[in-house]
Formats: sequence, C-alpha cells, structure tokens
Amino acid sequence: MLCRSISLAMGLLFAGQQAVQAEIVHHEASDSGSVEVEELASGLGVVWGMEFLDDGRLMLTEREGRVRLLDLDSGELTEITGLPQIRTGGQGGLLDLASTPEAPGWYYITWVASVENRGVTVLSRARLEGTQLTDWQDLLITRSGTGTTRHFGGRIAFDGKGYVYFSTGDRGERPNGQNLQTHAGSIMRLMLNGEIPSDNPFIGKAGALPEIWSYGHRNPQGLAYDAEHGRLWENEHGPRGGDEINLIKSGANYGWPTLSYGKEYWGPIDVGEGKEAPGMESPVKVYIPSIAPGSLMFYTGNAFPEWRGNLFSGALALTHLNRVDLDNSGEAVAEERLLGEMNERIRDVEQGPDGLIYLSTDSGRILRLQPASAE
Ligand SMILES: [Ca+2]
Repeated sequence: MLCRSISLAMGLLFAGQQAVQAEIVHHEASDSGSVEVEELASGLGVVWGMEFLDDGRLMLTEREGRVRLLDLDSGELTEITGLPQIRTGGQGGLLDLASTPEAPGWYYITWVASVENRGVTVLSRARLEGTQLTDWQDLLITRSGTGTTRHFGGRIAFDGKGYVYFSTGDRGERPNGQNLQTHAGSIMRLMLNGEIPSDNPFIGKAGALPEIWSYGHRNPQGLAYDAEHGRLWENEHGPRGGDEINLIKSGANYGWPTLSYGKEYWGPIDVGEGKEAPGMESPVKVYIPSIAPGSLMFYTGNAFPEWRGNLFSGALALTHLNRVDLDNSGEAVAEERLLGEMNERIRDVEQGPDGLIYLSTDSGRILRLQPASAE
C-alpha cells in the first residue's frame, strides 16, 4: 500500500563539480506516516558499508575496493588510501566498515584477501589520518577459503561490552555450516584488539576454532546489536526462499545445511533434512520468497519514534527497505516493506547521528530518509 508523489526539488547538492538537484520523494508508508527520500550522492560503486565520522562526514566502502569520504553538505567525495590488496570478484571485495566509541579512532573493516589463491574473509582495523588509513592491523584472517566467489558474510557489530562480532558465509560449500574447523558459516567474537575472549564457547574444545561464537549459518550479511535488551541480531540468505532473522546465542547451532526453510534453485526440492530439530536454533522470522537481505540495523533514534526498537534491512532481490517490529520478548510481530516503488537493490542501512536513516543502493546512490514534513 505504498504510493508515491514526486515533489518540489529542494536546494542543490553538489556531486563533485556537477550540480545536481536534490530530488525529494515522498513515500507514504502503510502504517507509519510517510517518509521523504533525499539523494545525497550517486554514481558510486556497490557501497557495502557506511560509517559516520565525528565531523559528520560519511565514510563509505565500495565493494570494488575503494574507501571514500562523503561530505553530506557539499556532496564532495574524497578518496581514502592505504588499503591492502583486496580480492574482488563475485560477491567478494571490500565489505563492511564500523566503529565503536569503545575504541576511539579505530575503523573496523571486513574484506576478502587471497590466501593460497582462494578468497577468505578478513577482519582488520585501521586509523584514519587525513585521507589515509594507517596502523593497519589484521585481527583475524579467517580459515574459510574455497574455490567459489560466493557467501563471504562480512558484517561487523559491537556489543558495547568490549567485543566485536563479524560473520562469514559458508563460502558456497554447504558442509562448512556444521564444520567448526572452518570459520566459514559462522559468527566470530573477538576482543577489540583481536584477542580471543577467554569465555568464547569453543575455547579448548577439540576440533573447533576458538573465535567461533555461533555456527550453522549460510550467508549472514546483517548483524546488529540491541544494547537495551542485550541481543545480537543476525539475518542471512536462504537458498531459494528461507531467508532468516536469528537471535544469536553463544555456542548455538543455526542449522545450515541440515535445516532450511528454502528449496533448491533447480527444482521444488526442500534443502536439508527439515525445518526444525532439537539442539538447533529456529529463526525468529523466515522470508518466503527470499528478499535477499544485504544488511541489518537496529533503530534507536528519535527521528522516527514509532520505529524505535525495530530491525531494518535492505532487500536486494525484492528491492525494498524491510522493517520488522519486535516485541519486548524479541518476537517478530509485524513487517513492513518500504520504498518498493523505487525498484532499487538496497544494500546497507545505517542510523545517522541525527537519527535519520541512511541507505546505499547497488545502483551507486546514497539516500537519506526523514519524516515527511507536515503539510
Ligand atoms: Ca538456520
């Protein structure tokens, strides 16, 4: 029930030297009032990650292997140097970017490196000096190489308690999901300096890697922490149907590929042995058909008070902004699909310091959502 009306062009934004009119589009949402969408930049690559600097500029990672700063007032883009040799291609390349007030000045970055000529997901961190990344540290070069260019995972989240989490997909080889001797198909938990926390669930267990926090994941590309309830949320791509939102618990098994709500791409055949099983976690929400989530954000801002405590994800295949309303116990009680009429593959979703919602699209645009002005 979305309808659209393009309204007045308000003001000018400058993208490089070229002046472009900022087109404000009103989107009326079915049960949440309406939002305005403003384009802040265009012509970028696939912006996989975004993070706000203290000075208000937005740092962007492009999967093609580039970091840039976007001045939100002028639209000016500045290239950042100092990246390592990134393995691009397929779903790989430069991935997420995140920071935490617990480690001031550090930017956490996921990317794909070549190890023995195979792509592996890496978590690194670096500082920003001027327009250069410095003090580069690889915190974990995962053991996850396969011959495919699929399912790198790569999202980063912090819990505000001294830990960083990041995801790796099954790397296109299903048995990796249940194999604790590979990081593929898992979510890892590290100290902010990369050390392994002494209370990680698989510490000292034979045949398991100590960085693993949870496993049985297919391709988690969304990770978000709810500090109020102390909940780590994840979403992941199912095979054909069966995308999931999961509540992540220490040491838990999320089932892939033994369990799935999806079907094989090649026919109407269920993937796995079933949908639920004892000893394996069931998703909080399943999407059939798949929306293909590219991100996950837990909203806490003031700009959209009705959306506080909701999960947002960008949908790639079904091209919309997905909003899920959670109740206090963490159950998904409602879902809304916003911005579908834009027909954009929405990749990253971030909450700005202003409480507004920022999106990237695979068409290379950065968009900002704000409440529609009263008329
Ligand atoms: Ca699962």
